Amino acid sequence: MSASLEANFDGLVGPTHNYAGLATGNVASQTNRGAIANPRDAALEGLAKMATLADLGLMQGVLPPHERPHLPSLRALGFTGTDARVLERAARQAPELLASCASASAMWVANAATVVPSADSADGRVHVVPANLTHALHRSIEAPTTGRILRAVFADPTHFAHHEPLPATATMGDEGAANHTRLVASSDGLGVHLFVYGRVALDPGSAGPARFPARQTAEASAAAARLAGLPDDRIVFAQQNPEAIDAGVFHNDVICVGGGDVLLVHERAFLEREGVLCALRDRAGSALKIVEVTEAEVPLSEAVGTYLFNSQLVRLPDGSLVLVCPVECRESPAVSALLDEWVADPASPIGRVVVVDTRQSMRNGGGPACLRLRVVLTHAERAAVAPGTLLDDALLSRLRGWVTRHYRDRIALVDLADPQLLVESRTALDELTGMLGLGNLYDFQM
Ligand code: SUG
Repeated sequence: MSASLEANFDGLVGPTHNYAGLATGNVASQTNRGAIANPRDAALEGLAKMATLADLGLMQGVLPPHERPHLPSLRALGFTGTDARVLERAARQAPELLASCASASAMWVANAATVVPSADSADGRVHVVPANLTHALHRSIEAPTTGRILRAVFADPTHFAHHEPLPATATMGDEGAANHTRLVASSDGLGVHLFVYGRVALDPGSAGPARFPARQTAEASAAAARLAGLPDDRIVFAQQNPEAIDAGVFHNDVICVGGGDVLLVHERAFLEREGVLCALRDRAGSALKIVEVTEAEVPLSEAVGTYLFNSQLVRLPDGSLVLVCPVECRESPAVSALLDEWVADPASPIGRVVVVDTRQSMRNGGGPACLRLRVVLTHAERAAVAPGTLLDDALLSRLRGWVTRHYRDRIALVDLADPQLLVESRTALDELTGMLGLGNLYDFQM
């Protein structure tokens, strides 16, 4: 088997980044509803995070934002006339629909797809299942464009197998990689896949949250695993603790992060904690290191407030393990003390902590790990990735210039109806697809 490496592909924050409070069960999104957003700062924060990861010696890619406001969706909802008329009518008659069609939520590419590396799949290809994101309108409209982008970036069918999103029904609610963790703790390099769901859709008697929705279904997790051809003995399915969902853990990646032979997890993440951890140890092998954080150390509410578990856990080329955490973690005395403890403890697998500022995204409930899609690639697969999407100093500087030229400093909800914002957004994206060498991706380019 050829050596593989894990690349991070980050979603670029789109020009319409705003705070419309669209995401139920996402505490930050709800709290910041109506706040003024700063798209330019948001996109530059995202680029700075990508640069930090690239500077650590990791392979870093870029995924483009989606076209927003999405006029085809507004037209499908019955708004007619010129683009300006559509925006004006939607703003007047149904501002929440306009907001849904204008969200920059595609930036959180941890929800773009479930990706299974070739080492683990049935046919030796990387498998990609775009997430249908059925739980909310603003996210459900992402899937077609997401599929197109991923097919353009990972185009070679000898290496990459692209599936259709699961049927867009509540039974098949799928939120992608945010609920999927691959662990590798054995010398054969094969992965064990943890799929986490919030509810069993077809069993009305099963446990579920009381306050907030469970977005991912067991049925969807099983289908994604099946599509990738994963063998049963390499899969662990786990149900989220409904109390965690009700505390604001709308995806498992708000309470758990894993990578390689390390799993960092809160003790209240899963409904059946012991069973899940035993199954993981059993399947992944005794080399698996589970770092469990207790409620006494970090209460659920603080885990959600700081997004400690939405850090990126990355293995550097020198073999050391780094936790890339949001700056909010350093603002919590309890979390900050824990980070220092880990770094100081020679028995802890975490060697270093790197802090990143993703505040604009965090205000919508998207931390560092939400902004990236992990793709494990062999050398041959890496050579087949669209080269223009791989971050180097030249692309970084072009992207910074592009953001600075095209993005607004501020966006309030009322601005979403501004036809000029649509024009600016399309102009920016048209230039971007050229810059990344991806060809035409968007409806307005077709
Ligand atoms: O789906 N927020 C996103 C945040 C997604 C975070 N991703 C992961 N945890 N992987 C969501 O809740 C808010 C958009 C708004 O309110 O305008 C939003 O969709």
